[in-house]
Amino acid sequence: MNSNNLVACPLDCFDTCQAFVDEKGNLKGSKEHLVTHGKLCVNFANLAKEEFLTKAYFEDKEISLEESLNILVEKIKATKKEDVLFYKGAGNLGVMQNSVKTFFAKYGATLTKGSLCDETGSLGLELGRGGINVNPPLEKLINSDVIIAWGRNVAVTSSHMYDLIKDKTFITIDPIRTKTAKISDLHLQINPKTDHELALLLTRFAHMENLEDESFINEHEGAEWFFDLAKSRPLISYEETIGIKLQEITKLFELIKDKSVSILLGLGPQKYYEGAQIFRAIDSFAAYIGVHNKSKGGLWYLDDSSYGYEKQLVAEAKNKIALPTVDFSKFKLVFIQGTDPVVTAPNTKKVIEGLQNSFVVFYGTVLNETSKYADLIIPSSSFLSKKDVRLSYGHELKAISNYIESKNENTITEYELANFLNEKFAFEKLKDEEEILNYYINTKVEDYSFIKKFEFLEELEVESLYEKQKENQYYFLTSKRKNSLNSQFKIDNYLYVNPCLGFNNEDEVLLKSPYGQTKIKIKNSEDIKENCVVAYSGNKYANYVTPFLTDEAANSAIFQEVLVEIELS
Ligand SMILES: Nc1nc2c(c(=O)[nH]1)N[C@H]1C(S)=C(S)[C@@H](COP(=O)(O)OP(=O)(O)OC[C@H]3O[C@@H](n4cnc5c(=O)[nH]c(N)nc54)[C@H](O)[C@@H]3O)O[C@H]1N2
Ligand SMILES: Nc1nc2c(c(=O)[nH]1)N[C@H]1C(S)=C(S)[C@@H](COP(=O)(O)OP(=O)(O)OC[C@H]3O[C@@H](n4cnc5c(=O)[nH]c(N)nc54)[C@H](O)[C@@H]3O)O[C@H]1N2
Ligand code: SF4
Ligand SMILES: [Mo]
Repeated sequence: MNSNNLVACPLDCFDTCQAFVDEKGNLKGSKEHLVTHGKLCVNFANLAKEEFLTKAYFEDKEISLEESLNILVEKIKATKKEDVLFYKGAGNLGVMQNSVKTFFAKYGATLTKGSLCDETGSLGLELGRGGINVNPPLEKLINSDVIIAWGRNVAVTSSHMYDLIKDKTFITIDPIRTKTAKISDLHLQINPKTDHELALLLTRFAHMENLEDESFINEHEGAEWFFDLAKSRPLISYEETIGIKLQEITKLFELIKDKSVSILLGLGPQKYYEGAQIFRAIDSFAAYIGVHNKSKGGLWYLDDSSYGYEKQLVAEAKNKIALPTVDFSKFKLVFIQGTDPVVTAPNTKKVIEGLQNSFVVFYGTVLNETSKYADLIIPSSSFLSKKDVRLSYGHELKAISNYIESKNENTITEYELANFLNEKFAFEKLKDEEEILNYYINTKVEDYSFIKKFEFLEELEVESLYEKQKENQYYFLTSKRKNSLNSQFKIDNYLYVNPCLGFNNEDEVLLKSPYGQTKIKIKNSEDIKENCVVAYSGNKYANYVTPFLTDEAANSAIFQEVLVEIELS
């Protein structure tokens, strides 16, 4: 394989696969990339055959790329910098995606902070670890004995990482009987937003089983306080709140005793107001039983993939607002890159109303629900015709993309657009593209995963959803599925419920929460816990009912901090 035919999968996914073009011109998964292991997934296949946007539009009329860029420049010049918002999503995770942001930061526009994704969980890990969230190397995962999939649907959302470990003992902690739960030796079907309680209960059991890691505990601060928290409640009281029997906890300890343990932590347990505290409780349990800093095992989440690199595309904005609660109507000019907030941001009704009250520029590779509200549409070049590097939040390997298809003349890459704007506004040009890419390709970052400084959680203040829950209310869960990548590809617009709720498939219901309501069709599934309902990521109705709020500390979305009611409509 030569390096000129490489293509990185640009999608927002743990695996960060490396593809290449073979002699016949077909896209194949790299065999040398440990995680990709010669295979690509259905989402990549759908991306490769996507009909990419190749036309620019102004007020729904087709125009040339050049005209669209001139309109953009005029519009920016005519708008005060405080009235301009730059809003970027996760449609493509290549490092070059950050180019355009640097221009808007220099211009003085408002940028965003926080995310719709992992931020509150990351903060929870960082708070206990001296500010660092870096995954251990893959070999420690591969060499461990037992995998705990904690609120992460590993078999679906990191299907290649799963392939590396599928023969191991699996324990899943998830309210839903996911694909990962089905292949597990033990499934703890936890009630939503009770993971911190489970972490405390497990810590109690670990103490009873003499499983604490004395040396880690003695070297770091706060374990006694943490244990005090754990024993502040009668054991039996956990059964009802968490929804798990003590016998199942005993089974978990039978499975992990004298074994090296890997915890694969996912988004599920952190989509709440106190997500950071919940994660810190889980990480403290992991520390208590000695998961950290061993030769095998460890804890993996979505890590800070650029940790250890010097940022090559720096955007220093004076003004930043929380991404999940952006009010588009507050800005005269909104520039949207690589995202579909009408579907993926909380509170769809508010998002749409905001977009209708602003001049919206949509810069993407395909039209989507959000581009329907755009005044100006600028086509971004497809991933096959731009160079890039992808760093991974799931593991330590990176993937490289070269220019393997000639660029459609009516599209523009992120790097080109940034430099075009820099020139028009007499700002300094960006560093040379090759130099940026070579830096990322050639820099070998050392392993920062060893946890030097650890502080156990000493206080916990989490408001439970179960205390507020009325009889006719359900937990609203929203997670990922195999055939779509957030808003992209094959979308599923159903509300999944347990058959015990008494609805028929295809019934149209009114789904209501304090934040909004929507009509939605039902699909029954035994896999859904009786007290939960599920609408998958990309479902265009899901975010009509999600909170237009952030968590307590990290400007992170809290999609599941909500209880819903269902009425036949
Ligand atoms: N095929 C596919 N792969 C993807 C994506 C995709 O859309 N499709 N998206 C990518 C992105 S952007 C991300 S961030 C990652 C996320 O990957 P994951 O972390 O796996 O994310 P989710 O599917 O959102 O949530 C994981 C699980 O948490 C469970 N869960 C919900 N609430 C709770 C709770 O309170 N406690 C516990 N213990 N579990 C709970 C859900 O039922 C779900 O099975 O996946 C990436 N990979
Ligand atoms: N209800 C609910 N909502 C969720 C979630 C959930 O689980 N449930 N998950 C949340 C999570 S974890 C995440 S990460 C977000 C993700 O949500 P988004 O950030 O919105 O990501 P995508 O849906 O992948 O964005 C897709 C768009 O990106 C554009 N795009 C793709 N490639 C490129 C490119 O190379 N350049 C440019 N300029 N544009 C490109 C395409 O036009 C495409 O329509 O959604 C969040 N929203
Ligand atoms: S598994 Fe993830 S990284 Fe790999 S090809 Fe599929 S979407 Fe891309
Ligand atoms: Mo995400």
